[in-house]
Amino acid sequence: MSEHAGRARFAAIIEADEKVEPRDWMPDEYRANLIRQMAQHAHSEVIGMQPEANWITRAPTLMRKAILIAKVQDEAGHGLYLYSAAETLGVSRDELQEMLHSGRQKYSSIFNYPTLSWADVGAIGWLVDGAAIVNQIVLQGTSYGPYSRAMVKICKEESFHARQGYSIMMALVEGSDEQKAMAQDAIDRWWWPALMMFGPHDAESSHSERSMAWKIKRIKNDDLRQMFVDQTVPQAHYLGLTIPDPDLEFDEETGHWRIGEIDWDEFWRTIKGDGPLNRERIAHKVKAWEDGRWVREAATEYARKQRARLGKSA
Ligand code: FAQ
Repeated sequence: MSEHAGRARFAAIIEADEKVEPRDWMPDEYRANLIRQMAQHAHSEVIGMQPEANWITRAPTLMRKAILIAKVQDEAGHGLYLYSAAETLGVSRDELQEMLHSGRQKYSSIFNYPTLSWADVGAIGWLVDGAAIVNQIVLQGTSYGPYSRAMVKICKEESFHARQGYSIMMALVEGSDEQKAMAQDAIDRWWWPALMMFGPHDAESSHSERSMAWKIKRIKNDDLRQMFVDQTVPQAHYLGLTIPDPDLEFDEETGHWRIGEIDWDEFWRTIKGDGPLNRERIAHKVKAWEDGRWVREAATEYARKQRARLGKSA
């Protein structure tokens, strides 16, 4: 197909709300923007395993431990779906790892914060997975087929993750004064970073305009953040917890909860590599990659030998 015909077909797919597939012609900038967003998403799932894995050995009961192990494994799986989907755009997994390790690609700001108590595991499930779901449900409608299909599977698992987080928070607020204080301390530390997950205000968002036009993004950062706030404030009230925002108020006219201003200096500092745990997170990831090198090499060599053997006998 000529570039002219490919361009027309691409425009028609976007216009008709159909899916762009790997075989289709697509603009270089569309491909590059997707690789950037999907890689960042995949890296977030994988780096996101670290804060929660920190509590596996200290989970309070066998049941909580089994659930947490399953959740952390799910996040690895989400990373794999997303890396596979990104590979359909012509970038290799090794290249993506290299870009993460060298700081040329990002991962979500949220995973640079420490998990100081068991309540943080609850807060991550409730707030972080909760925010991820709001974003990802909408991304099921993204224009790139493999990304959209990965989102469908991921959303099903994220719903279970959010429920397990809320269940931990419920148990804590129904417990002793000390447990309730742990739950409040967790929301005090995770509330604002969770709001930052949706990215900068629309006016500061460098990719939104083009991503919206190409239907990679379907709802802008501020609107998604508002959806999350509206859904989460009543949940916090049900738990009897206070949201750490003195400016939070319900706007009767619009029916939305209005929040105070996010600390954007903290956000930009964190995504530029100077958040509380950026260096530790990447160092841990690089070490895991290096420690696993022999497994990758052995698997590749085994596959090569199998192919050679089958090739000979064929
Ligand atoms: N952190 O122009 P925009 C999860 C960057 S999954 C770091 O608005 P865009 C599951 C952005 O890359 C969580 N960087 O960007 C889980 C750009 O920089 P660049 C991850 C951020 O892409 C739960 C610059 O700022 N979810 O949690 C962030 O149009 C529990 C300008 O921003 C996804 O990745 C940030 N928060 O919109 C796992 C969802 N925000 O690349 C384990 C897919 C912005 O030019 C445990 N991604 N930046 O250098 C998206 O929907 C979008 O990429 C946004 C940002 C909405 C995150």
